[in-house]
Amino acid sequence: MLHIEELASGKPRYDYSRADIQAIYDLPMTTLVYLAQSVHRRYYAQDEIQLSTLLSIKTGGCKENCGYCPQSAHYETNVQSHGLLSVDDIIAQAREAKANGSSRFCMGAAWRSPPRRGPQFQQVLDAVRAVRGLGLEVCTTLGMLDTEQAQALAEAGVHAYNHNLDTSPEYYSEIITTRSYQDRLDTLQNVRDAGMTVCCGGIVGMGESKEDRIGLLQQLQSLKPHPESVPINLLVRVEGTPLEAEQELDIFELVRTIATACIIMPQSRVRLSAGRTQMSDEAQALCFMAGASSIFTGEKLLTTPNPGDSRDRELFRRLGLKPVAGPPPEAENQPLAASSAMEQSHSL
Ligand code: SAM
Ligand code: DTB
Ligand code: SF4
Repeated sequence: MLHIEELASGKPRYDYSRADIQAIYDLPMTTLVYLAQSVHRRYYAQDEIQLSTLLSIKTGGCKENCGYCPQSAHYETNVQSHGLLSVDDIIAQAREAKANGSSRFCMGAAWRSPPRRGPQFQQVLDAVRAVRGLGLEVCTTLGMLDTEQAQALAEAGVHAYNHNLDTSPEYYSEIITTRSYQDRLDTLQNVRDAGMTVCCGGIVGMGESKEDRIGLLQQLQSLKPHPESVPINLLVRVEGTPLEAEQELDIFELVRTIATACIIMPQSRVRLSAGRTQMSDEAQALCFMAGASSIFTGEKLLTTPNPGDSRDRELFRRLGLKPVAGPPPEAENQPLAASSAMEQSHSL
């Protein structure tokens, strides 16, 4: 039996059952959002949203067959493939992201895993050091990592590594068959062991059932410690991919997924990730009320459109939200010290 008071305490747990999670997920929306916001405020400021900018440093031609992904070589999409960008090009983009208020810069590469031979991985490490030197928190998402690769990235200054579980273990093989769920869990363990923080979430709207969304959340909360960052993506239906004609998901399912993630992983920063161009301003606002406290900024995610800085600035102005200030160079960025929702409302 779950008690609202216990959930609201924001004490992390790693043993929620699927039935527990479903009971939270199915709460009346008013209660669910209220609870998620109350828990969120124990660790995070009520009005701050972390801005993260993505850059695809190597695009397209990926060997994996992820059914949602425009960068897979298995599908014919309109993505313009390119090889690994030069360190100078990456630095130029990172500077621009910083100037536009981003505190986190995430470099993504369409690799099954980073190449073990040749100079490319060293080039990524050089880029990491350079971006870190600008005072940005560095995140990378380069596919599966072995222990040495994870260690090298950590030593170069990668703060967070993004590697998603994407969906429930049961639904996973409907979407990807070229690597297993366990492969993903192994990479997450290597990331953790190397001392990087974990950024791990999934995608909703891929034709999965509610039980699959709950199954994904159950897997995420079983990771100990919880992923510091949990991106929740709404499927961007890209022409040429197997999921191009997938039915639109009721947006309240996304809100419920975000709110539940915030409640069961209270210290994690939940990121409203892909899919914002398909959402109304009101739907995005509801996601922030449900505890989402980070977004990707700029005109583009990796290859698909994103609302862009001026639209986001206007939305933030209307909602009274502001970006989280960036970390000082070489400093770790930890969640704020715990403070209760009441203390924060008294500071108004
Ligand atoms: N290749 C690396 C990997 O898969 O780990 C890194 C890049 S990959 C594009 C990062 C994540 O983006 C995927 O795990 C998936 O969750 C998300 N993603 C990719 N295509 C998407 C789409 N069309 N809609 C929503 N999310 C998507
Ligand atoms: C994540 O979970 N979402 C981001 C980030 N991690 C790397 C990527 C979204 C990609 C959406 C499809 C595209 O733009 O290619
Ligand atoms: Fe490759 Fe990553 Fe796209 Fe899968 S999600 S096809 S691994 S780039």
